[in-house]
Amino acid sequence: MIRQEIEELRGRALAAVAQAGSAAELESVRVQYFGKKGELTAVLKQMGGLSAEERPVIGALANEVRGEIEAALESASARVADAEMTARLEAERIDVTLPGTALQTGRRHPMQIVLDDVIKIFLGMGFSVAEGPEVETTYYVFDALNTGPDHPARDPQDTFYFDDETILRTQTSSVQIRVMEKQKPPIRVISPGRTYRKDEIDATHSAHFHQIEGLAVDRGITMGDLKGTLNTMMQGLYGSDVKLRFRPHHFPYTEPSAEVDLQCFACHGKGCPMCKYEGWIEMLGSGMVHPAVLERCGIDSSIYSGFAFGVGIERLTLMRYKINDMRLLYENDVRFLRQF
Ligand code: 2NM
Repeated sequence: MIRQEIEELRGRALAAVAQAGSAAELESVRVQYFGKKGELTAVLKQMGGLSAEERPVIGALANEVRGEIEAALESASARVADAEMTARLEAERIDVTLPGTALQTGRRHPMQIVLDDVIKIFLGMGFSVAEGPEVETTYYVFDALNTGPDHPARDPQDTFYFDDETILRTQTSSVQIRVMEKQKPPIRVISPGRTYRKDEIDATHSAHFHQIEGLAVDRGITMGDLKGTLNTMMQGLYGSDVKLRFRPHHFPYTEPSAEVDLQCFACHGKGCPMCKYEGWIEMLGSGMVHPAVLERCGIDSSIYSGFAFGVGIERLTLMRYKINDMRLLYENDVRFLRQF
């Protein structure tokens, strides 16, 4: 009677194990037969009511069936885990041959390219690069540069003031003054950097722009050195057939002073819309450092002389790449920036 019950239980349990398709289903089969209220547990509880002859025989049978079901559960659990992994691999399949998401690489800004080229050209002529503060005192930007208290360049309409004697530098000459205070001749430096003026913004003006100034001080420096140096710079930037023209001008900090024009690339001096029919394009300011400027920095002007110049990096860049609007340099539009 109880023997039949155990045999029948074995059949049902093994069939249930064989049919289970997941770890959760196997667990519920295990609970159904081996749990506290499980069917095999209930059978074993009846053992007390059996005769002394029957008990060892039924006990052995019950143990055999338990072992068989446990073994079946174990191998089914391996089978189910395998099937679950296969299903997951199938569901989460990725196509490794699909193209990836390309990373956008950055590049140098056109003004940075021009600046790097200028620095390289001047390093080749024995210059070094000097830097200084953008927030300056009126002494370093004006007084030290012979720009007196009533000079129009000091007008708060044109210069950004924090207070009466603290401003945003309008040119990087202040850096050169700081170099001359510290270092005695021979001096050869260029000072690239940001400069600020209260200009209305248009195709050729910005309130914030970039300058490179150059300074050479030594015994016997002449206007010829200035011309040779600027020729070398412009040939390096624009090619060996560039032509420079020096026109008399006035700056408080240089004497004599000259503005330097570049012959128009588009018309070779004949006159065209690019150069506004002038044949020449104004590029930079320059001159021989005023003796009073040298003396104020503790340099004896009876022994030493020097030349200096200043040029806008924006203007150099617009010319180099034939860009017709300076604002393009500031807008960070990648469609523009990718072209250089
Ligand atoms: C310019 C034009 C001409 C200049 C003068 C000096 C210094 F400090 F030596 F006096 N540095 N830069 C200078 C001369 C700058 O910019 C248009």
